[in-house]
Formats: sequence, C-alpha cells, structure tokens
Amino acid sequence: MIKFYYNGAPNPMKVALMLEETGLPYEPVPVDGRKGEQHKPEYLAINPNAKVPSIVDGDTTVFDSNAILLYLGEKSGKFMPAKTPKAHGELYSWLMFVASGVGPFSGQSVHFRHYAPEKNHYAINRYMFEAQRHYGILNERLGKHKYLVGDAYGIVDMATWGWARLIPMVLGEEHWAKFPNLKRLVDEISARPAAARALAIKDKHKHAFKTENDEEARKAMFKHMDVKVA
Ligand SMILES: N[C@@H](CCC(=O)N[C@@H](CS)C(=O)NCC(=O)O)C(=O)O
Repeated sequence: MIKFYYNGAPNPMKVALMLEETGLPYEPVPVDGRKGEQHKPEYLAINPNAKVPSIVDGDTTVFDSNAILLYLGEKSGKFMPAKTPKAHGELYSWLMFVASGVGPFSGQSVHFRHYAPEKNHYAINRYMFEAQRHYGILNERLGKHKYLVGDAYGIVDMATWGWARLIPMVLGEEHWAKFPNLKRLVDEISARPAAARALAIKDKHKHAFKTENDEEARKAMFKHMDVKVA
C-alpha cells in the first residue's frame, strides 16, 4: 500500500488526483505544514526538502510532486503518452516546464500577493508577470491541442490542474478571461469524479488541518523571516 504524505496544498493535490485516477491503493498520511510537521526528523528522512507531497511505496521513496506523477505513471502504465522518443520528449519538456516554471512562479505570486508582511510591488509585478507568461504558453498550446501532451488526458494535465485551478488566488479571478483554453482544461478535470475525490481526502479520512496563519504557521512555513541571509 502506497503511503501518501499530503495536505490540501496545490502540489499534493496533483498527486491525490493521479492516485484517484489510477485507482492504486494508498493510505493518506497528513503532514500539517502550519504546525511544522514537515520539519519533523521522521518526515525529513522521507523528504529532506521538508515539503509535501511525498510517497513511500514499499522500499521506494519519491518526493517532489512531478517526480511522483512520473513514478506513478510508469508504475501504473496509465495517463502516459505513447512509448516513443517523440512522445516522451514532449512529456519531459512540458512536465519540467510545469515543475520549474508554473509551480514556482505561481507559488511566489501567492506568497507576495497574500502572505508577505509588506506589499512589495516590484515582487508582486515580477511574479504575476512570470506566472501569467507561463499560463499564457499553456493556453496557447491548449488552443491547438485538446491536452498538453499527445491526444489523451495525462500526467502533465494533472500537474497543470494542481496550480491552474487556483488562478484566482495566484493572479486574481478576473485573469481567467485571458486563458480560455486553459480554463476549458481545468474545468474538464475539475468535473472528473477523481478530482472531487482528491479534494475530499481530508474529509473522508477526518484529517483536520490547521487553517490559521498565525505565528506558529509563519515560523513553520516562512523560516526566512527570522534569519538574515542578505
Ligand atoms: N517542488 C516541490 C514543491 C513542494 C511544495 O512547495 N510544497 C508546499 C505545499 S504546495 C509545502 O510543502 N510547503 C510547506 C513549507 O514550505 O514549509 C513539489 O513540486 O513537490
């Protein structure tokens, strides 16, 4: 049985979607970021980066959401493109584009728009600009293709859904109008029963996560605020 270390944040939810889509048996294990559980030594032994998600599958440990999607795709043989160099070239390119661009810029945009203690307009503008630029590239691709890789729904679409469904938080609700093709994909995925089950894991398993962004949460998640490195 796969152990799935998670909370309700965007990166774990991509993996929750894939686990639900494949039907692989798994046990969700809550890691409450606002309580600092990601920094416990037993969790650091699984993911030295102190972030969710991670999985443990027998003697195999995988951390980082997009690595896990690839692992589960290879393990299940589902939601993967054709086994050709051409199809895998596209898979690796778009998956890494989402992993190294969409995720980090969206995350920083959320941070500076919603969590930074002061409004830094330079940072907000930069990260919103870069997040929008990345979503624009996905939107353009989805204007020509129904799915991001190949002609079937797959792991890159799931990776995209994790962040793009939160565009109202990353950029603001009004920005959806700029990405109609991306919205079409996100809505299609959100309407799938597996997406509803993924978002309901915490309720199904009665996992209560802390919701307050108080001092404890700030110290657990924004460690840089107490350290001078620059
Ligand atoms: N590159 C990692 C990023 C994971 C990540 O940033 N996870 C966030 C939740 S979406 C987290 O665990 N934050 C807790 C913290 O920063 O302390 C991935 O894709 O899995």
